[in-house]
Formats: sequence, structure tokens, C-alpha cells
Amino acid sequence: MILHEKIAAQLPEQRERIKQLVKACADVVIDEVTLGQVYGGMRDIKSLVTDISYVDPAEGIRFRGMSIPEVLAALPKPDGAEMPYVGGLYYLLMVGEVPTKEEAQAVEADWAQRAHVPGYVFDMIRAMPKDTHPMTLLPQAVLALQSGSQFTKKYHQGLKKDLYWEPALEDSLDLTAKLPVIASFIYSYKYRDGKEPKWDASLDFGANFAQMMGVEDQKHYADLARLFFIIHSDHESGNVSAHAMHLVGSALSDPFYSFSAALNGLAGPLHGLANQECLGWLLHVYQQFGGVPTREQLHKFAWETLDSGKVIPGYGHGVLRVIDPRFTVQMQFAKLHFPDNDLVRLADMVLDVVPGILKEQGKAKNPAPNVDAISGTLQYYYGVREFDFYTVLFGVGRALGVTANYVWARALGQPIERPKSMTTKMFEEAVQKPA
Ligand code: CMX
Repeated sequence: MILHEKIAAQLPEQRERIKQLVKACADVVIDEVTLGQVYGGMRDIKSLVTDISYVDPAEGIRFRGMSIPEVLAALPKPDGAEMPYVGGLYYLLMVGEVPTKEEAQAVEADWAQRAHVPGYVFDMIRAMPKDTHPMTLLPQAVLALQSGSQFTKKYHQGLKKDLYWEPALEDSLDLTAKLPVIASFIYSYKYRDGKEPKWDASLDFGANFAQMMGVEDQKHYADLARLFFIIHSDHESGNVSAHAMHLVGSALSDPFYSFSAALNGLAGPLHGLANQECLGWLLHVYQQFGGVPTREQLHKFAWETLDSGKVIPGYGHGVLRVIDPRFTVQMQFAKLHFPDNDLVRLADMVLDVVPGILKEQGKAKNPAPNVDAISGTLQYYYGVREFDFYTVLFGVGRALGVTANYVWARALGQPIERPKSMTTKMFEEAVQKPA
């Protein structure tokens, strides 16, 4: 299997590199931690390591050193497609090199062999009440797959630690192959005819998703799916879903247990749920004014949102300090394919108006849009209008990045995570001591 070979070839050098670094510099101080950071969600404390992606506050995400436009330009594409193979992105995240078209296709072919979802997973979803949130059904389905984990099986058979990554990769490929099928079944069960979707081995990941979702404009939705999954795949290690995956995985819980935890974090309104909230906010504006409002009306509406104590969804970021490039590529896609759509025009107006208001309010450190400010609008246009489903789409994409990190964390023997906590009294005493 191609990813296995490529990772195995890099491992000796990577292990030696880290061993030497830690041996020579274990006591070097990298960062200082302030009391404000301790009480402020550990913001910006440099205490995690990943070579798979990095969020530059002034530039946005880089996957293996490449910006989003660079990734989209460099990765191979299916014939006639506008967006690259998702399998090519997975190769890039796992291996750290841009694949050839054949290498990207090899990942896609591997997924095709693993995409079968056991019937009991569908039965379990069907047993749940129809009004269960899709982000409850998705982690449940992932947990239901756990009994097939190669990692857990091999661990209990006494696998040596330096080989943990191999079954971790097997599980990761199984999981990422089955997720689009599960996600589209959740969609079909909740909102359509309830048919069990089938993976078509002649199609790539994006085109399969489009056909399983039953969207009318298959060609363009396949491109949107490729784009969506690629840009949502990874955002370094400190965001809630990635960190949850890493933390749970550090206890040697297998990729199914760990990813189910990651999804539960993604379901929060300050993280992955923001995409549905953002479209909800746009539609609310649209309905309130019976169409695209004037700038003045939008200005007033945005202030009313803030004055009622709510956030403006899709704006602000914990790390980024510029417009999220993931927003930019999605807006470009929308403007290329349906520039005159009312919601796109509204999203454009929000981009023009809201940053100024957030600056005036003076609270948000970044008044610019993030990935969620437009992603729901694109889905809505292609007929995926049940916006409580959108975080599921985010979850399918996020699996690519967090499983790549999981595999490398096991390959590099990363230990169980265990930061130290203190009591408030201890901190009070610590700050009173002279420096
Ligand atoms: N609207 C109103 N207020 C906002 C705001 C927004 N869009 N973004 C930040 N603020 C406020 C915060 O609520 C905070 O207020 P308090 O001091 O009263 O608590 C203040 O500005 C400072 O926040 P910050 O340091 O700039 O941002 P955080 O790192 O604390 O939070 C985020 C980041 C994304 C949770 C926040 O900007 C937000 O709530 N945005 C709206 C929700 C959203 O779009 N989430 C999607 C994030 C994308 C992702 O998960 O990938």
C-alpha cells in the first residue's frame, strides 16, 4: 500500500531527527506561560508539535508548507475536474510530498476497497429518532465501527510500539473511506428516501460523495466536495477537534475512539457548528428584509446581533489575523459558478460591512471572515439545504488531517498527554511572590 511504503521510508530519519533534537535541547525554554493564558484557554502557548499543517496568523493555513492556492494548483486532478483528488491531499498530508496523478489515484483505489460499511451501522442509525442531530449520529456511527479496529486488535496481541503506526494507518484508511458513505446515509435517512448509498469504484472521493448525496448538479458538486474536504482537512493541532483527537489518541485509544471524540468537539457552536449558524444568520437577514438588504439595513442588523450578546458567526478566529484563505477560495468558487445568487451577494456585503462593525465594537482580535462565513452558502446553492448537516461535511474533511496526525503521532512514539493543573489559591500565591 502506497502510503505505508512512503511513511516507512521516512521514518528512520524522522525518528533520529527528533531523538537528536530532544537529546541535545530538552531543557531549552521555548515559551513562557502567563496567568492570562492559563485562564484564557491556553491561547498561543507553544506546546504541541505537528509537521502536517501550520496556521500562520498573517497568512492562513499551510499544508506541509503549502498555502491553499499552492495546494489547489499543485495537486493532480481527475480528468475534466476543476478541483484536485482528495486522495492526493491525503497523500500530501501523510507523506509530505505532492503526489503524481498515479499516486493520488492509488490512494483513491485503496479507499474504494475499504468503503463498504457494515449493515449494522445503518441499522443503528435507523434505530435513532429521526430528529437526532446529524452530529450525534456521525460520532455514534464512528464508534460503531470501532469493533473493527486493527490498532486495538494488534495492540492487545502485543504489537511492538514502533509498529503501532501500521494498524493506525489501516484504521485511518478504513475510517476515511467509510465516512462519506456514512455521512451521505445520515443525509438520506434524515432528509431523503433513506436509501443506503453505494461507493462507485470508478469515481473518486469527491464524485462519489456527489453521487451518494444525490445532488442534481453532480459535476460541480463533486468539485465543491473536493474543495470542501481539502480545505477543512487540517488546521494545525490546537483547535478543538484536532486537539481532542490527539489527546484521546495519546492514551492509545484507536482512531475510531479518538475521531469520535474529535467529532463531539467539532459539534460545538464555537467550532464546527458555526457553519450552520452562519448560514442561519444570513438567511435570517434575507428573510427579515425580503431579499438582499441595503448596507444601512445590514449595518443595523449586525449591531442588533452584537447588542443582543450574540457573536456574528463566521467572523473572528483564535489564531488567524487576516481573511481566512479558506473563505477566499470558497468565495472565488461561488463567484465563478453563481455570481448573481442572492446569498452570495449578501455574503459579499457582509464581508464589506461586518469587519468595520467588529472593529468599532473593539472586542474581536480578528474582525475578518473565517472558513464558515461562506461554506454553508455554497452547499445551499447546490440543494443541500438542511443546514444542521453542514458540520457533518466538516467532519468528513477534518478526518483527513486528524488521522494523518494520529498516524504520525504513533509513528513518532508521542507519549500520553498530561499537562499540569493548579488551584486558584496556588496561582494567587504564585503571582504575589516577587519575581
Ligand atoms: N462576533 C462578536 N464577538 C466576537 C466575534 C464575533 N464574530 N469574534 C470574537 N468576538 C468577541 C469574543 O466573543 C470575545 O468576547 P469576550 O471578551 O466578551 O469573551 C472577544 O471578541 C475576544 O475574542 P477573540 O480573542 O478575538 O476570539 P476567540 O479566540 O476568543 O474566539 C472565535 C474565536 C472563532 C470562537 C470567535 O471569533 C467567535 O465566536 N466567532 C464566531 C463563531 C465562529 O465563526 N466560529 C468558527 C470558527 C472557525 C473554526 O472553528 O475553524
